[in-house]
Amino acid sequence: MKETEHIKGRTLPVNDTLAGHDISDEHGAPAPHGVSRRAFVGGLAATTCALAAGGMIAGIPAAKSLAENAPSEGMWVRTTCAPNCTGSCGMKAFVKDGQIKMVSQAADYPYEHYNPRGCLKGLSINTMIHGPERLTKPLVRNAQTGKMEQTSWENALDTAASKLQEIARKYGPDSIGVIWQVQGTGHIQKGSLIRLTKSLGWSAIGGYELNGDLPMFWPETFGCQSEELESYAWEDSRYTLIFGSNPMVTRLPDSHFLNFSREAGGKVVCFDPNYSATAEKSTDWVQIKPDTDAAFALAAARYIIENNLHDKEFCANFTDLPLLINTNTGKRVLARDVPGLTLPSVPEYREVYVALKNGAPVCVDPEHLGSTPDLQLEVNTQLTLKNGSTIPVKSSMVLLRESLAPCTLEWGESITGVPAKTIQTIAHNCATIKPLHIILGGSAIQWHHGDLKGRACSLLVALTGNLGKLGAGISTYVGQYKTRFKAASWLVPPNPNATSAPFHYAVNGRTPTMSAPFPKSGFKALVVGWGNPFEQHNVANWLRSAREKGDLECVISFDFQQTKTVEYSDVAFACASWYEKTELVITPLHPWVQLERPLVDPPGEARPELWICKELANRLAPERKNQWPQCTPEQAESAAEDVLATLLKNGGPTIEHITVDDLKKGPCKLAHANPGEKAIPFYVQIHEGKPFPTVSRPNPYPKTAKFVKSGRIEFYKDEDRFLQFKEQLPCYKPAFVDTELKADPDALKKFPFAYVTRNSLFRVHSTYSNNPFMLELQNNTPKAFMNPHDAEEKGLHQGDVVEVYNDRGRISAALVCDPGMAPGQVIFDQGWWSRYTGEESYNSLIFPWINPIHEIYYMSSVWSPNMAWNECLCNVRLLEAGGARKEVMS
Ligand SMILES: Nc1nc2c(c(=O)[nH]1)N[C@H]1C(S)=C(S)[C@@H](COP(=O)(O)OP(=O)(O)OC[C@H]3O[C@@H](n4cnc5c(=O)[nH]c(N)nc54)[C@H](O)[C@@H]3O)O[C@H]1N2
Ligand SMILES: Nc1nc2c(c(=O)[nH]1)N[C@H]1C(S)=C(S)[C@@H](COP(=O)(O)OP(=O)(O)OC[C@H]3O[C@@H](n4cnc5c(=O)[nH]c(N)nc54)[C@H](O)[C@@H]3O)O[C@H]1N2
Ligand code: SF4
Ligand SMILES: [Mo]
Repeated sequence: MKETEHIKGRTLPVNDTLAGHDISDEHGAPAPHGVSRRAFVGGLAATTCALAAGGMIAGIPAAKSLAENAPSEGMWVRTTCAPNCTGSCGMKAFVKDGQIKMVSQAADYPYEHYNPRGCLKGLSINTMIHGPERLTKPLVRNAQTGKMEQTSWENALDTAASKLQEIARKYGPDSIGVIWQVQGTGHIQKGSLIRLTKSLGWSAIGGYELNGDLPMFWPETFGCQSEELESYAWEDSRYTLIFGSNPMVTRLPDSHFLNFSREAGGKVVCFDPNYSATAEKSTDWVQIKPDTDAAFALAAARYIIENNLHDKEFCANFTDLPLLINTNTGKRVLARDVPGLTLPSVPEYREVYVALKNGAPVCVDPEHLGSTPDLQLEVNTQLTLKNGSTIPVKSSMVLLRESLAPCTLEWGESITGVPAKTIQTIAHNCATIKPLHIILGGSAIQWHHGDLKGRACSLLVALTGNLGKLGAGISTYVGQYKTRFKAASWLVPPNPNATSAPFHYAVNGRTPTMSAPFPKSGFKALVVGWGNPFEQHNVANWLRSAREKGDLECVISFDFQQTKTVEYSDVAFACASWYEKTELVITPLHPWVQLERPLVDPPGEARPELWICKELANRLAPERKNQWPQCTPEQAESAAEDVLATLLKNGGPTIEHITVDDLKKGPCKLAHANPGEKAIPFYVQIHEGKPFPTVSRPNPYPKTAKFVKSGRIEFYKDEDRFLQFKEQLPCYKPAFVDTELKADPDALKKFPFAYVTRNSLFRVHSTYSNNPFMLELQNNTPKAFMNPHDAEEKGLHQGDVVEVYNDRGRISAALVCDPGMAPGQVIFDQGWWSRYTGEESYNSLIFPWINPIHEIYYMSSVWSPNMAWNECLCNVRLLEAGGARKEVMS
């Protein structure tokens, strides 16, 4: 590929900060009062106006849009489509007479393979902007009728503020849980809600774990939140294994990069129990049994090691495999316990461990990888400690070899259903075709032991030395989670009062093993923006019943659609959509920093979130007024631009070369640490000996660096709980045993099917679920997919209306008998609004199980209990024979 010549973006020189070793964004360097002087000074004048005008705020028109300044013949304006689908596609809209007349793909990316991006959902956004469920005025619940009714901004804001104040007074501010979902879809408007939360001491509910997107194997193995390849590096891979990801659907605007890899002679192997769109476009489809990916990877890893195909130098220099373990205790040997060693000085979050070199123990310096070459990988001996005791020691490599001994190709076949010969061929290819890239998708990790799959797949890339090189690595593509610059200058107010809590404990109650904070009184109020938890999360039924029982005393929502969450709220703020405000958008999938632009005015009295949060802040913490731009609705856009300038200026080396004017013209490229035009994960670790992990923004480095104290890629984990659960090394644990079957040993008799919820082509979660074009493409009918033999055994037929149910909940759907589906599952495309599925959320069946390994540490959205959507048993029964035949068959 002649990729580089097309890129006009910049690559800055390598330095430590870019390499991921900058300390904390959390207490970054906010500009004075967090906003620029212009907004601040302008804001003071505005406050005076607003105060003088008294209750007039509700009548003030919204900010001037670009459309209003458009020439009479109209003009095209560039903006970004930014639901939580990771696409972040550049779009352009033709605006005239204050309206969007047409939407098209911007196709202006300097790297030509990124052009064009966009899908039918994004192109039909007008149906939602002007649809019947668009929020155009704030809503407040009428205490008499119990209904949500339109009201003035003044009343909505006053009501929300007084309710939240009352809850904070009764139960403490941390009893107010805030969901703002994930960060990539916005830093300015969404950043306002984050700033407000951190200012008032409300509990941030980590969106990444709430979504089930937190791939726990990353912090366990690499110490960081994740480090994935951007999609244009897919074309550089020559062997791509895809587990539980469906990029042809869920990475729609990037999926062609997989085709480019194939056209260049690469192979793409899709592991999916079900014949997916990606299986169709791959070189090979491997129909693996659900949730057995770890067993495949372990059998392949064993084959590579036993056949001496592993990259010993890479393992010795960059992984923990040469480090010695005291086999009496299962713990790593500490250099300070071994006589005759001179320890290097290291930060408190590191530990100096021991390996053998030429038969003698040596310190392994965690800060300089590879600084002691030729460490012995295979060690099985005894060691005398300073205290005079002699202990048996083995290297992690030997322990790994021993633990993999039973994982033969035949064992792999018996668990995964993949023929031994196929496992052997793929394992051999992994070791010989380079670069190897493994994609581990949402559905692979969204099982109770999803992290064990990730650890096993990481073994395959590390054993074969496939890290730190273009096109090589392991990637988990989930939502729009990643923070790719220092955003503290706006997101963190001066003197923050920040706390967070995972939602799991609201449903499970506290556990003896938890490390996360959880409010004393639980969540008594929820503030929700950019999310629809009353449909989308497996706390949906808990939320609905907590609301009905009054346990959850208050819900305040920010949305531009009238969702179920809005329906359950006390106050709903009518927000601007992504064509009606200035917002900064950055996805993990590509390097482009982009803007949402205010092409048109929000309809009616809808407003951008920056203005709404400022109004709430003024009411809830008037003493912090000077931390907010005191803008009127008309000034909200210029205030947002000032925040943008502040963010760019203080954003650190990945972004500080970009200006507001650059961004208004089109996409700008993030800078990265390695030479060449494409970012390469872990380049400085592999090429410059910098330690693992990379920084996981916005967290301070020491807080996550301690996850891999050795500074290396860790396959052997020696924290007590890993030992207790026999998960010190990657292993395979079957589905349901530690969850459904633990709760009810007979569960499989009542509920013999796995309820697997995958992402839909036609929606982004629950967004676009009310888009009439998308609904028409699905015949307005939710469908449950089953293997035809399973259906036959149940006496069910294609086109029947069926109920999918368990003890927790139920939905109705049209049955599709699909021979491409592996037996034992009911597949449902997630995101349907419950009015289509029989009132209960499709999530009502699912329970937020907690894996105690996820509780060893707590770092919101880095190491935290993760939702496991697919760890759910169900059954199916007939509701109406042939009831859906016409729609489904048409
Ligand atoms: N169109 C669209 N795109 C989206 C989204 C959307 O809602 N709509 N959502 C975005 C977000 S936030 C996310 S997190 C991602 C998620 O997107 P993906 O990572 O692609 O995940 P899923 O769609 O859940 O599942 C992909 C495949 O995993 C298979 N699968 C299920 N269980 C297993 C298993 O145990 N092993 C293996 N090997 N395969 C299994 C399913 O059959 C399915 O084909 O998509 C993003 N992109
Ligand atoms: N069973 C099951 N459940 C799942 C999944 C699964 O695979 N199976 N997937 C999970 C995953 S991966 C994810 S990421 C979550 C997603 O869960 P959610 O984030 O709750 O789902 P979305 O539909 O993306 O909700 C986004 C909401 O934000 C609103 N919104 C969009 N843009 C803006 C904006 O600019 N301002 C404001 N104020 N609002 C805006 C939209 O109108 C929409 O109502 O769902 C999870 N739920
Ligand atoms: S919905 Fe996603 S893939 Fe479609 S245009 Fe928008 S950002 Fe792109
Ligand atoms: Mo997600």
